[in-house]
Amino acid sequence: MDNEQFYLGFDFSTQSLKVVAVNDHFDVIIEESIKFDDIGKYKTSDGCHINPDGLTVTSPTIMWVDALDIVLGRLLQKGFNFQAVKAISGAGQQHGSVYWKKGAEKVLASLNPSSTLETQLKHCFTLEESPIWMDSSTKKQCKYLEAAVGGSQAMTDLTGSRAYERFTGNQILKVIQNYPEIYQQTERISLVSSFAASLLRGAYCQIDESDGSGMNLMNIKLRDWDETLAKACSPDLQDKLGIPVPTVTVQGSISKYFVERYSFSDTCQIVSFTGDNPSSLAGMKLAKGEVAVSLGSSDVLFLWLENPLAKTEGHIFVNPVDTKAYMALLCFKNGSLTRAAIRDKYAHSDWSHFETLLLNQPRGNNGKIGFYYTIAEIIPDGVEGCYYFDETDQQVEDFADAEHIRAVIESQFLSRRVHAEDMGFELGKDCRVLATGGASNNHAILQVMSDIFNAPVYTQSVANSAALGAAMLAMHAVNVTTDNLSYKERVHDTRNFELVAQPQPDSKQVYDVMAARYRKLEKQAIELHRKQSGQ
Ligand code: 5FX
Repeated sequence: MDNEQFYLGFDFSTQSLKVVAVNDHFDVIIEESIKFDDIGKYKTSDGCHINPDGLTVTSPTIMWVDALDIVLGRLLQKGFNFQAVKAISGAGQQHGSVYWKKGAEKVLASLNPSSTLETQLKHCFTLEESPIWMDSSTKKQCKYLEAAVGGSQAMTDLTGSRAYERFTGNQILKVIQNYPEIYQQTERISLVSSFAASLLRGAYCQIDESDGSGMNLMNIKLRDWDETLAKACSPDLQDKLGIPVPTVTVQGSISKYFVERYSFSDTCQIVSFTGDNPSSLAGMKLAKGEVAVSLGSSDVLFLWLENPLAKTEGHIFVNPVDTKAYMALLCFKNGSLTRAAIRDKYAHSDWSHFETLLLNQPRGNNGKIGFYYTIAEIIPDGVEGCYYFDETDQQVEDFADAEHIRAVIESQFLSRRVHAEDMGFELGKDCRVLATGGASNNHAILQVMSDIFNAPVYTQSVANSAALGAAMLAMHAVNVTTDNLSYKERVHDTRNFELVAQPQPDSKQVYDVMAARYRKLEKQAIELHRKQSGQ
């Protein structure tokens, strides 16, 4: 079709670069990707370099640049119609940082289309290796920045998260303290997301507010850099960061390099790139009142929040599709691996036996509550071990097999529920749960989730939600000024949510009481762990 229009969404993830093209109805037209390790010359393992200290984790910045030409070259070979691309956005692994050398923007603006990006940009970065989200080498900087604003809770209230080692402000401060001359030669600092947008724009793109929330530098209420934090890093840091802008912002037209090399239209617009998690929220088409629960080796909750209550064990970001709202990200380390470990121990390593035991045991487990932290948990921070309590809240040695099976599932979802509520998520009539990831095809587990949240549970099949969300955000950003539709209105008809579980009539009665007991007993479990580990 001659007048068809496409929107491209990139995902600069840790291990690969993916791109998807969608049409006006969000149908996927084409997909392409490159695994960074397959480029070979950068000698990465899963897209990164882990320093012998085990703490410092980086990726070569130029590898990401190279990958962009490679995937676009592959689309060209497939005969993709670049002319029809109206707008581009993208997602990037969160927290990673890029350090542009003085004069780099001039190079970006005058790239020669007959040579590669890699050849022309390889000397444009003061730090050749970008620190990424897997880095945990900035303990000292975290302490320093928290002290600058009055401690952990104060940092959380201000920026949405306590100081985390991977968060970009702490990473930048490490560069400032350890390599002052490198910082001095740097004219601009980008996140992976805004860096990738800058390549396509041929000029520095602003950091978007959602990904900017993952830096421990931004006041998430004012949606601007916090003066005290920025100055605590360096008096001129704000000059090097630019100004945070809403995620749904057109940053400008595509650079001539891509017009001439790949035949993009010169009217193609570059929309802010954002973090992979905010972009996934957009890709999952999550709306007010909803929570997405990704059931993987770790379980991750994406919450839509109107009135967030910042807690030191989760992250609050500005919402990418509605700047008046927020999103929270909660990561629970004990997810599928723990469920599988308990299945192996008490259900003969057999999921169908596990399901039978789960279904045969009454909802509420006759008051038995167990805590199963087979690996050190993130929420609550650092707790490890298994702890069991009877219906009178007394600690007991053990449960029967079937009690363990119901207890592990109930306690995992009670934990997801109480920690979501603690961050300001309201259970109520509009609440819906969207289950994704590996365990989202286990109906018995989804029924427990529905009962505990007292809300319907849906699934939907979305592959590459971050790249897809980016393509959809690109489409939204270039149309919103003319049609004034909200993101929700724009995507609503394309939501293919499938209802998979409804709460039983007495769920609220059973699980409200249990949630209150869970809150109390979780404190005891933490205390027991402290005593056992001599902390
Ligand atoms: C979120 O805070 C994270 O660190 C990860 O999910 C990265 O965004 C992965 F790319």
